[in-house]
Amino acid sequence: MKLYQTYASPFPTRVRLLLYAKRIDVEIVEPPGFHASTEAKGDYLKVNPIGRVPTLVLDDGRALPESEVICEYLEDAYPEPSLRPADPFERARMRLLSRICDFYLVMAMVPLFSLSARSRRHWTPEAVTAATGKVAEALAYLEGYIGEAGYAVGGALSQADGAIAPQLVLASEWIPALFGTPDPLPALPRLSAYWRAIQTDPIVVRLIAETRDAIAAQQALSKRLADAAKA
Ligand SMILES: N[C@@H](CCC(=O)N[C@@H](CS)C(=O)NCC(=O)O)C(=O)O
Repeated sequence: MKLYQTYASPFPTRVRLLLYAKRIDVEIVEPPGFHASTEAKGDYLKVNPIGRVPTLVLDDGRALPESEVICEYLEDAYPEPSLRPADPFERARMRLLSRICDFYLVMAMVPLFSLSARSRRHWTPEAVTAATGKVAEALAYLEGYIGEAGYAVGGALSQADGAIAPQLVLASEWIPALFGTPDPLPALPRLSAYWRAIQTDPIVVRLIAETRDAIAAQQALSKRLADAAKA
């Protein structure tokens, strides 16, 4: 199988959590045209007409887009170990936490992703404050449902940890570092405790390191492209 993905995006990170936990071997492919690249997406649109990452391509050529759909496919095709809690309510809570990330947290970050791609004169305090306020609101939704036993749900790694961890790197590290805003986590005690605890899980440690490295590489590339454009 092949996974089309980038390490900077939080969505494929969710899928990699399952690949690592289930020890599934896939070829990782970074499609052109993503993240500060000047190339067009080209043939990738034939693999995934939605034009987003991730996409999982099976050995027979069938392709699946959308991180949640891919995770559910991997759970069904490779059931052991399961990254879904056995209890129906806890399983629903796992899906709820992932959904809060997809529907509220990422959406709240979109204006900041857009600002980060524009020159700093567009970074007005009003725009930054409005966007970071929305991020704080979405984090407070996670605060209400996050587990208290060291994992997002129950006492074991689940799909929800793969959804939340990269978002917390963005919310509590990338946004404060880039926009000079305060880290929103200290105001959220349960989420802060979760964030400390989950950074002791070896799979999540790996995912967080991959996310941090990719963000740093992307920032260096953006800077090189901006410097080249000025020269
Ligand atoms: N709902 C999709 C969202 C995927 C998504 O938005 N991926 C972003 C990367 S963060 C993307 O590919 N954006 C298009 C682009 O960067 O051109 C999923 O869960 O897979």
